[in-house]
Amino acid sequence: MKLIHCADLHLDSSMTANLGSDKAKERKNELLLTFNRMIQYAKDANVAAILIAGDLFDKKKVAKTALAAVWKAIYENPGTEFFYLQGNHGVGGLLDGVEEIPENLKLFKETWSSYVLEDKAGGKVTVSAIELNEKNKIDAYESLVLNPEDFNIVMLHGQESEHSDKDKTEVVNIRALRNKGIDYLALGHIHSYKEERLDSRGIYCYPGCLEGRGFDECGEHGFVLLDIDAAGRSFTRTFVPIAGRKVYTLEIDVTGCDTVMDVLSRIETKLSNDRYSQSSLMKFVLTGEVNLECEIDISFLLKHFEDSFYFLKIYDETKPHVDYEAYALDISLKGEFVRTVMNDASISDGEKADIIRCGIRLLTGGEA
Ligand SMILES: [Mn+2]
Repeated sequence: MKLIHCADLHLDSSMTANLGSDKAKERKNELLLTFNRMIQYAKDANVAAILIAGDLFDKKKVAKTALAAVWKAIYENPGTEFFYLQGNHGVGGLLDGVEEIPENLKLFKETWSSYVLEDKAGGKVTVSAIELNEKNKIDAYESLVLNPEDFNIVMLHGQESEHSDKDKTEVVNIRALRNKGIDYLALGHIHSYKEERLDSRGIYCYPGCLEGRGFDECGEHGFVLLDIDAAGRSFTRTFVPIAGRKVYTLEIDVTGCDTVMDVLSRIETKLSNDRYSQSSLMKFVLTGEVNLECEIDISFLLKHFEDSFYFLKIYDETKPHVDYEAYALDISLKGEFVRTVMNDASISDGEKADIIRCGIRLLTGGEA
């Protein structure tokens, strides 16, 4: 029996942190396209159920387009069960004003609910979940009882922890879930893929979001495909990358560069060593020590590279390299200036570097 485990789709996210309004709108629609691709995948692979481990939507009030996409998926696939744990972001949204819950949409409450899926060989897969909140977060674990004969999936939304946390609602107490007969703990909340062993029997997994939305969500994104032999209580799991675009943060060491042209060719080398699709969202972070007189013109670099990607931003985190010894013997005004700053005990080392960089630029006719 095949199941999909996804989480943190955050459909209808505003996407405006980096993007202008047109692209933000486009990305918002792309989140829905990716969701639809996952549904199509489920159809093609004959998936019996889709587990949504929380944060299907980004906020309580959800735009019509996003709601319609989800309802369409549910109505058009009556043979696929949708197990929907709401989590902390999307509570309410989908069900607002809905009178009748379709057969294939399974919801959860503030106490445990278990649903049984039977495979052709008569093996049973149970899906159990609870909406964690302020009131039930401590006692929830004790009241979870599973039949060790079944293949047991438990779905929860929250940050993994070895302890219950009295201050935060969103904690999944991993320790309290050990030796309960769980085969697969389907989690949501962490936005990148993570799998760990739970105990001698089971594992736990966060699939991450379906799409990277910002630079805190770099790397591969997708869902987990489970293929379960319930009677044999064994399974395989595969991470299926499905994101339409990728988000990268590239740290580029430009140490030793004398001019912005040197920086540009350093970036080109980095880009030619690894392949990055033109559809990517990119952040370059320039690091290292550059020649004191090297002026890194970010807007020039942006102009040069921006057409190569869907979105680009560049951060300059370089430090100036000051060859103090060379200036110590320099009889010019620059030498005198560097010596004066260096010998001033009232200025910290960090400030000295900044003052020297600005001063040298002014003395060589540049802009500070
Ligand atoms: Mn989330």
